[in-house]
Amino acid sequence: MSGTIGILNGPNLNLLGTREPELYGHETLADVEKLCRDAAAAHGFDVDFRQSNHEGVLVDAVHEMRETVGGIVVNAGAYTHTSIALRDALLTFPGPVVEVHLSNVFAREEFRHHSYLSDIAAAVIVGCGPLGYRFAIDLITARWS
Ligand code: CA2
Repeated sequence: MSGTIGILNGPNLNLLGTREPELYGHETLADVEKLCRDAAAAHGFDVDFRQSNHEGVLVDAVHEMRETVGGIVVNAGAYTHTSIALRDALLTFPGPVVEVHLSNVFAREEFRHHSYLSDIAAAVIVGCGPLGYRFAIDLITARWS
């Protein structure tokens, strides 16, 4: 497997740590990126860490990652619940995709219970906060490298 893991973050996750700490905690997206870099480095991997508020940019990132990374960790934010385009893009990715959510989406509004990504993901991790990203990286490196 490629020595790089792609980490994709969807809309509003750039605001992490600045609002709604009761839901998303106090850590910023920069903190999450560092956690991911450290977790991947512990297994000898690099990360390609991205965030976008735009659906098409995330689709383009998946296309690019088809050539450059061995696995993808995706927190698509609200696009999780709406985006067939992102689902279709991830279906073209040949490696494992692990879906992560900081919050326990199943303990929240009904519209967050459906994901367009869960049934095409190798694993889904919810409600673990930023640690979920580490668990996803550990899983990808343990099971597929
Ligand atoms: O729990 C998650 O990780 C979510 O993907 C977060 C999304 C939400 O739409 C999903 O249902 C579950 C929202 C991300 C918004 O992030 C913010 C962070 C801080 C302040 C405001 C928004």
